[in-house]
Amino acid sequence: MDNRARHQAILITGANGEMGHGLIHALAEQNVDLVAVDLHPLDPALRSKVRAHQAGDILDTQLMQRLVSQYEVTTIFHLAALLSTRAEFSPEIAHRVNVTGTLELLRLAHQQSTWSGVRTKFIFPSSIAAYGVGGKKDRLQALKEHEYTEPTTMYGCNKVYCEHLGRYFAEYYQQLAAEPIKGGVDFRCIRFPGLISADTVPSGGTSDFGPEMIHAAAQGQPYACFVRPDTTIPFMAMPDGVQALLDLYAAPEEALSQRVYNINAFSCSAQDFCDEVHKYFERPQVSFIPHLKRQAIVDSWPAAVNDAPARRDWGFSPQYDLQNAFSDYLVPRISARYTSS
Ligand code: AKB
Repeated sequence: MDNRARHQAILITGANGEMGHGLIHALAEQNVDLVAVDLHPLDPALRSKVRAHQAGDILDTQLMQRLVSQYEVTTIFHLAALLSTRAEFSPEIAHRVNVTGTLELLRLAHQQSTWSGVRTKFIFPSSIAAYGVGGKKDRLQALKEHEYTEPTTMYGCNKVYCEHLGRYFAEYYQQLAAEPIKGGVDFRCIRFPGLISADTVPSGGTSDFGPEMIHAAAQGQPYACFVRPDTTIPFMAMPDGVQALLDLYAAPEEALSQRVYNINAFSCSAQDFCDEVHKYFERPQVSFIPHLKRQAIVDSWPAAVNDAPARRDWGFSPQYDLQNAFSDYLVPRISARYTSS
């Protein structure tokens, strides 16, 4: 393949999702060329920010091959996934999208690097769903990356396996080839806590009770929270999540002592969310009606994670805790969003 014929670009899958929105806005400011792929046509608000966008399935190999024959893909942010609750309703489809889709993209990243001779960066969001913590006491320790990785959901299993696939591609893919491999895949992964965005309402996740409560209150709608008030997991405001992706992407490879990093911003309970919502919105109507099966999924996730390696290796440092996430980010942005619509 003649690389001179192709324009360098960063490929973003799952571009319409919560994280895709923030990432496209941030990368567009860095003046890099972006190619966005999503199952649905790209949000019109994002179209001017990207060089090209394509509606289609990441499992459509013809589509993906056409894109990489047009663009020299230097980095892939692979955000497309079926989240944890949705994946339980269709585990086989989740496996296809979350695992086969990732495998195909890793292969494509490898193929790109053999054409350019340069390692293709592959940035992959994993999740606290990669954990499966049995007892209540154990979920209260701040877990390290290798502890308790026996998830109870299809989505969690998919994430853990893709972490391994990424490591395999980065270190062992085609290890028996006669000729040394030129390039290769520079796989980097973040295990995210529950993310809260002011701009998009989540769908299909099990950590969604936090963001759903806020978006409902801002619209004056009642909200029945599907977990108990004391349910505590780690959360993060979306700007910190996007910044973490950008920081890991920008870090020199030699600074990275591992391929999979935990990150955490604040741990809080569903009741803590409810208390904040009461501070800012008039007469919010929040009730707690636990859904026992979704509750069990959240209870299998840790209440906190140890993110010391991310802080040490690439300077992870979130700006938002629960209080300033509400006062400085969520409330102003969400209120403006629903007042103007
Ligand atoms: C989900 O709830 O599935 C996601 C996650 C924690 O990865 N938000």
